[in-house]
Amino acid sequence: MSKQETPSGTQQSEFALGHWGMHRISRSAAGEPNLIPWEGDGNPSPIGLDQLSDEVQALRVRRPSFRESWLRDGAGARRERRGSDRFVEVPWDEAFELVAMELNRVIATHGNKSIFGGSYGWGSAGRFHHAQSQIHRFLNTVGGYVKGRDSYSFGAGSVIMPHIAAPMEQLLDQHTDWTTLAAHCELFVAFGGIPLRNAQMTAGGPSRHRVREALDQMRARGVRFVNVSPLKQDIDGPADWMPIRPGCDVALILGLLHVLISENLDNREFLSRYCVGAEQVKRYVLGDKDGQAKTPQWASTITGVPAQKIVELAHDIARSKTMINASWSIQRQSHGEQTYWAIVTLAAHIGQIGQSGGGFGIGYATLNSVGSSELGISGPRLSQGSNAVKEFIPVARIADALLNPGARFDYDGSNYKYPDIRLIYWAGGNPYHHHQDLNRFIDAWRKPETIIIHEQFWTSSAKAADIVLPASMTLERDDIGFASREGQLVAMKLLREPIADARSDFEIFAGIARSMGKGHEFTEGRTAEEWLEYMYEEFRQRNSSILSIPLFQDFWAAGRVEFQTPNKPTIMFEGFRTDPEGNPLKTPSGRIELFSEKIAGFGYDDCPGQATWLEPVEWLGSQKADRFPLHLLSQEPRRRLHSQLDHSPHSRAGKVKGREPILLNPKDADARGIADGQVVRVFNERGACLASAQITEDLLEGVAVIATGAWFDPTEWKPTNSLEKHGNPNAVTIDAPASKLSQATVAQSCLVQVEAFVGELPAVTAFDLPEFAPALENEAYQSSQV
Ligand SMILES: Nc1nc2c(c(=O)[nH]1)N[C@H]1C(S)=C(S)[C@@H](COP(=O)(O)OP(=O)(O)OC[C@H]3O[C@@H](n4cnc5c(=O)[nH]c(N)nc54)[C@H](O)[C@@H]3O)O[C@H]1N2
Ligand SMILES: Nc1nc2c(c(=O)[nH]1)N[C@H]1C(S)=C(S)[C@@H](COP(=O)(O)OP(=O)(O)OC[C@H]3O[C@@H](n4cnc5c(=O)[nH]c(N)nc54)[C@H](O)[C@@H]3O)O[C@H]1N2
Ligand SMILES: [Mo]
Repeated sequence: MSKQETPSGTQQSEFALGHWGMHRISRSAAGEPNLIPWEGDGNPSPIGLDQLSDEVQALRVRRPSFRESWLRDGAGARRERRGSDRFVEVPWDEAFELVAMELNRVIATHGNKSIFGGSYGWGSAGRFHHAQSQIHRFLNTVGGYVKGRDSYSFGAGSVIMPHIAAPMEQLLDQHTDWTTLAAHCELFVAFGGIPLRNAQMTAGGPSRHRVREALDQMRARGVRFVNVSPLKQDIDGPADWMPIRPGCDVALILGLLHVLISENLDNREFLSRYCVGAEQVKRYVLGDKDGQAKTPQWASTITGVPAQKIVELAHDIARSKTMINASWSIQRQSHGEQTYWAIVTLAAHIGQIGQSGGGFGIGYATLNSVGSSELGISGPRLSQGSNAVKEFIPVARIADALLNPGARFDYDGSNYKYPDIRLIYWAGGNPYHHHQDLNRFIDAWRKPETIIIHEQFWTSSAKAADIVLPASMTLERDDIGFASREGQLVAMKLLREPIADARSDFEIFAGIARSMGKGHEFTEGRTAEEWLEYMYEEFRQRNSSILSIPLFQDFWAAGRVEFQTPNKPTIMFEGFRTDPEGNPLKTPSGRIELFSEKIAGFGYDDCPGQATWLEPVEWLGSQKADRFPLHLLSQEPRRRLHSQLDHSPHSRAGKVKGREPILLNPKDADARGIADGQVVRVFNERGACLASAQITEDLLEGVAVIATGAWFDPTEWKPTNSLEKHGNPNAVTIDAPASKLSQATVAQSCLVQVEAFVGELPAVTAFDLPEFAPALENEAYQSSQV
């Protein structure tokens, strides 16, 4: 079942794999390595090709580095200097001892439940040197840690979906494949678009970038696309654009449902056989519950979409084989659970769920792997052991947890207490990129006594840590590349030795574990090379009944193994549709729950028992829009992966005057006297950042867009009145929960004002190294000073 790729010659025998795709490694006559696109990929991403450039390498963390005050005066010293303090470089043997002593101290004084090791983030591709697996395995070995639950990507979706249909991960793996869609779909309605920009990525590494070709095929077969989004560019190529105010998708969907229900266009047979709750939906939509019929006119007032357009779209949806897709961004919002519930409710009323060509999607084009025809299997993995600490936080509530130890919070029907975090340990993520309201986060970040980070680069999170341990890059270690539905295994071979004193996360954790007397427990006596073989063999045996996979040595020699594409199409919910009693869903009723007794029973005012329009905390219809009249969206960046490689030439080429562009509608720019390319100040009561105006007709009036990932660069590391200089939208986003159900991030619910920046422009310092102090004369560690 597998084909091995024979290398065509020594010149091209090596592959590099990143979350953005496969590269070939070529060498100059002098033997210098260079990354080039892999010829097997018809639409390769330029991201990552320049990761060996001087610009990228100049910002490497080269040696273990300790914040001067921490090293001089002990844990907890002068925490307000985090971000601006100097660093002292320390040799590895000392660093291992210092970290081990500090972990031992915190564990002995406060217990493992005072260590936050959630450590959210994407890290790098590669199944063994997977930073998250390594840190979790390490912290479990030393007695456990407080976890972070769910994700920033689809936190609201992952809590609501199992109640109403199935877990997110299962759904994502079951998306009807693009080939089947091309053959059967007629109308593809995309809430939040299907941007090729985002489909560059698969966590773990794409093989061939397939989405552009998939959309071309669908268009060639006559599929019509509707882009429901404030931004026209959210679908590349021909599509009908239906601009909508951000945060209002539920209202639009209720308007569509009103047409379907009142004109008898709803599929009652499907609703009664496969769903529960259609009656409650009907009563709410017709206004029997609250006296307000959710008519297209009502929806139009909220969404800004003309009522006639809503009626037409409802007719088109009902009369065609229609795929209704939702981006992840539309649930990364206040009451984000409701948007996904509404999407499912709409698709259920059309009754095409489980058929080829129709139904719903929740993430086509968020990643390259969604809608792939390749095999869905779980790959080689590093065992993380078990966690003796039961405390957790919903991942996006980290600042709340740090600021309010012991406070209670609701989550998915239960009530919990925030732990008292004394030490933060991070590897493979960049919280000063990913968290909202970073000024508030600066305050929260001052609470713990010690913050340890493994990083490859001097990111803002590294600069704000107490202990920074230098991690190697994927090109500096051997690993196995794999992602489900990408159809391949890749030998990711070391290209060069790690720079300076950098080491892999595995070696770093092994060194600390050794100093804590737990070396063998962590490594099980295996070297990194032995772990690769061990993990590979476990994977090979686990899948031997469905796949013939070569022995490790043959795989390693070949460099790449491609799995055969299954010849059976993937159709989401096909089994359930064929036999709902034989293949019930794992919801309480076994059916799709348009009304959930269970959720209704939680009694949450911000998450009732069925898809409901609830005003977002911030939106263009709120009172606050008087003062902050623009809705700021922060989309995923075209030229990098989150904050990763923002310092690369490719990412920097997308900046204007060294700052991240902000998209503005010409009317909004004119009203503020802002010219294209001009630096503007984006602000609200939480903070301010600078960005460069990029004026476009492609954006709905009243909306502004900044891509995420410009390295956070405050003029001063303090919680108030600090101007962010580089264009990081999290200087202004709100750190509030989607609801009591999920406690997820609401990064997209954000109002701002924008004005031309006057005065002298502060220089961008995001890509400067921190200051280093000379080695301390007496490096006595003052662990008692807390
Ligand atoms: N405003 C706003 N904010 C958002 C979002 C939004 O839409 N709007 N989106 C959110 C989403 S969906 C996500 S997923 C998050 C992403 O947030 P993150 O995943 O935290 O972002 P990355 O930039 O990928 O950070 C990964 C870090 O790991 C480091 N790294 C890479 N490889 C290794 C390794 O092998 N070892 C170690 N130790 N480190 C390594 C990289 O240098 C980088 O600093 O951001 C969230 N933040
Ligand atoms: N190049 C690149 N690709 C990536 C990533 C990256 O960093 N770089 N990150 C990856 C990750 S971790 C994730 S989670 C996914 C994220 O995938 P998504 O969350 O789907 O991506 P976004 O770019 O945040 O949002 C897509 C579009 O939704 C629109 N939108 C925002 N709010 C609303 C709304 O209220 N209503 C409607 N109708 N539309 C709205 C915006 O115009 C935005 O451009 O992307 C992945 N792909
Ligand atoms: Mo994400």
